[in-house]
Amino acid sequence: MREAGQKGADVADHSQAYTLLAGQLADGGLDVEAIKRALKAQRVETPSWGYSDSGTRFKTFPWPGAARDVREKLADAAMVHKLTGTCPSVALHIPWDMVDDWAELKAYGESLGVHIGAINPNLFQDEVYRLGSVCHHDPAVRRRAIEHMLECVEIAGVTGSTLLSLWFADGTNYAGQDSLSERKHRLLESLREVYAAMPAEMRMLIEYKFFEPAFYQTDLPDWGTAYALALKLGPQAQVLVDTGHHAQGTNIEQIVAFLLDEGKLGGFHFNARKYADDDLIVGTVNPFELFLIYNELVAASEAARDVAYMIDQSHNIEPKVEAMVQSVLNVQMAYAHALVVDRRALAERQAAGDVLGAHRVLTDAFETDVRPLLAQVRAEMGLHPDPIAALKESGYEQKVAAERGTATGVGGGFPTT
Ligand SMILES: [Mn+2]
Repeated sequence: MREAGQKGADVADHSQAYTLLAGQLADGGLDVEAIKRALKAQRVETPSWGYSDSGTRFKTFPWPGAARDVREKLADAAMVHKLTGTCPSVALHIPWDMVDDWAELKAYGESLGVHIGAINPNLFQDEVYRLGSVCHHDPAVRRRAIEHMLECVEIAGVTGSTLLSLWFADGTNYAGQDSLSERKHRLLESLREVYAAMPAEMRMLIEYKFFEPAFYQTDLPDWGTAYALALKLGPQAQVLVDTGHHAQGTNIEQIVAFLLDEGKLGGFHFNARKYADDDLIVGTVNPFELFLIYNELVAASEAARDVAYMIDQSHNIEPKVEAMVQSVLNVQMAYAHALVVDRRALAERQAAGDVLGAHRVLTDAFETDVRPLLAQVRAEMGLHPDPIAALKESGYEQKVAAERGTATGVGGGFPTT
């Protein structure tokens, strides 16, 4: 990553601070080498849809150099991985990313250093889905939704993906519009058919969202509903927690702790929210919440081994590649803070019934400046210690803006590709 002849000043800048921090952490009984190993092994999947033009219901603002097709999305994702060393896989959305030759796309991604990650079927943009997909009253519509998911299972098979990631826009807007219990039966019946078609190594991740686009009732509104379905379906079905899909004040880390303990936490969609499902850069609104989520993951240790960490964001007014890099840095920051929690002291304070002492163990970790630690980890991985600076220095954004230009004629709505 570092240009030949580039001065080592940025490494020197953090090395003194790192030496001091490493000494403090070791004095506190932490294994700094183990913490660095964990940070180097961290993986975060980026979404193809985060690299193309997107917008709100009101307007899509075209971004210079935004990816126009799936190959360009993979190229942008590969750049994010090159800068961070953390993002070797890319989630795809079908049919937005549909191609004729999946083997060719897979090989193209691998030539760039990335592979295909979770496959996300689209069950909300076709005309027939006006009243829902898998919960629709018409069996023909449900059949179409099921066939699309089965197609995605096949795509996952040929692309080497082991994750089928499901989110349904199903719900109703008015009391009495449909039978709530019948919709539940239709949902389970549809998922059972898809589950049965999955190979043994594949996992079905079931995402929930408490409202939107329907406003009276949502068929999969919360983690409990997703958990109940996953239990009925079997061990290959798990819950996906999208951090933006909860009511205000929901204790997400408690949901995470519960699902981890039950072996039913399949993965995350990271983003930040202030009001609704804002899909903003993770860690920008409430970094403490993200830290507390990672605190549960670190505490769970081996039970969190197979959790899939994915970003689900659309950047509408900010530079897309830079926004994705920033998202990854924020997730790394949360993980680093969780890794420096003194778990022995925490357990002691908890056992002593020391309410504020236990709380301060967490806040001490959260207030630790782990930036020199992360810079050191990057330097040891052969990366620039400051990935944002590396992106700016690379000229990548100018290069793709010149090559791809700026889309014209994009209107409102999401997405444009
Ligand atoms: Mn999501």
